[in-house]
Amino acid sequence: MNPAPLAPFYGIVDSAARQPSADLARLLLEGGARAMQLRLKQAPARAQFEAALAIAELCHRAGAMLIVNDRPDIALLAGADGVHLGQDDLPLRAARRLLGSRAIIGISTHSLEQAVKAERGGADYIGFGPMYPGGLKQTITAQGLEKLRALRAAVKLPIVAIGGIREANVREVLNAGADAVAIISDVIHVQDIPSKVRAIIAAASGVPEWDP
Ligand code: 3NM
Repeated sequence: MNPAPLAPFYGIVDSAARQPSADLARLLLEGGARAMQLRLKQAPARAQFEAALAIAELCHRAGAMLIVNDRPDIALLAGADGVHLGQDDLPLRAARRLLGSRAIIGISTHSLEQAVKAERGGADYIGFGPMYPGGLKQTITAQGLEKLRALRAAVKLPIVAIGGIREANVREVLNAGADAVAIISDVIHVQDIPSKVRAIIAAASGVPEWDP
């Protein structure tokens, strides 16, 4: 496992944003984000690669980490810090072969079983969601805080909670055992993104680290 602590706000540079991806990355960094994921689901490989190259440089200049969604090859070639994999993406083991032991590999999970499997398989963090209904995916059925607490008791890996989280929920999600919150809609739809990121980070501060 990578020993680097996970920042409590995990930004996502998503193609649903109004801005070009490098501009959104700059705004997230300006607000204090120190971890972000590049998530350009529908973009061609070349556009993803070029965005990843540019944003990796921005992030590294700011002391932040960049994780690329779905594509270990692009993460490697762009000099990103790691990759985030869904349940239908390349298997963790294959990504680890490509990226090596120092890369950060996160796995999206939607059940305790998936999370335990990801931990046993050598993931560096677990994404868990959707926490609340709504959000980018317009989820109807969410995991909720009780399932997050149960997950916290079952795995040691850092947990990045995701899905329908808003600034107002950040504290309760972290108090339930998440190490970080990943938020898209509540960040990308505001006028002043840096201020929103600052507010989320402020909401996260003062939540004691979970102690097993
Ligand atoms: N993954 P928002 S939910 C990308 O449950 C993603 O794994 C999810 O966006 C999961 O903050 C989600 O707008 C969408 O809900 C996150």
